[in-house]
Amino acid sequence: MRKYYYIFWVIIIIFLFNTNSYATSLTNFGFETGDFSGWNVDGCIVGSTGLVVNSYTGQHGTYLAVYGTYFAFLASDATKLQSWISQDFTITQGNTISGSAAFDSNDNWMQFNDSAEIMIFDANGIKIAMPWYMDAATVGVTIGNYNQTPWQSWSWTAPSSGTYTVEFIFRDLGNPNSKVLFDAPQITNVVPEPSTWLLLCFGLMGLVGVKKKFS
Ligand SMILES: [Ca+2]
Ligand SMILES: [Ca+2]
Repeated sequence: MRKYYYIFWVIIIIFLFNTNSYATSLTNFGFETGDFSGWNVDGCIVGSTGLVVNSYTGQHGTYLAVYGTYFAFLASDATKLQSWISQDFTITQGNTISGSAAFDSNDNWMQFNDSAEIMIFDANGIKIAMPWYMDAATVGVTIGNYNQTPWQSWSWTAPSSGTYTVEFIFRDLGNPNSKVLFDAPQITNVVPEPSTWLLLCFGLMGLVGVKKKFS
C-alpha cells in the first residue's frame, strides 16, 4: 500500500513538473487580453495603425488567431510609416521562443519594398538574431504581386541564459498599404531547468520523510 502511495505522489509531481516546463516569462504573449497589455508599443498610433484584432481579411483571404482569439495587427498611416511592438523576456540557455507571423503585401515592390521582421536583442540592446523576415518583393516573387503569406512559424533558441528583447517591426514605404500580423510568441523549455530538478528531488525527499514520520 505504501508503495502505491509513493508512486501516486511521484506521478503528481511529474505532472506538475511537465506543466511548468511550458511556462512563459512573456506577458500577454498571445494578445489574449484583447489589447497590447505588457507590450511596448511605439511608432504605432494605437487604434489606427496598431491593433489587437480577432480577424483580418486581406486581399486573398481571412486570418484568424493561431493561438486563442486575438492577434496583433500592425499597419501604418501617412505620417508614421514604421511601427513596432516589443517586450523583454527571460529565457534559459537552450530553450526556444517561437511564434507566428504573416504579411499582406499591397504595394508595388519594385518601387516600395514594404517589409516586416522579428528581431532579438540582447541585454545591451545589440541585435543578435532575426528569426523571421518578409517583404513585398519576396511575396511578389514567391506568391504573387499584391498577395499575402499564410501564417508562418518562427523560432529562436537562446545561446545563453539571460534577459532579451523580442521586437516585431513593420516598415511601410511609399503609400501606407501593406499589413503585418503577429501571434503567440511563447517560450518552450526544452531542457528541465536545474532548479526544477532540485525542487523535484527535495519534494520527493520531503514526502519520504513525512511518510516515515506518520507510519
Ligand atoms: Ca492570440
Ligand atoms: Ca507601402
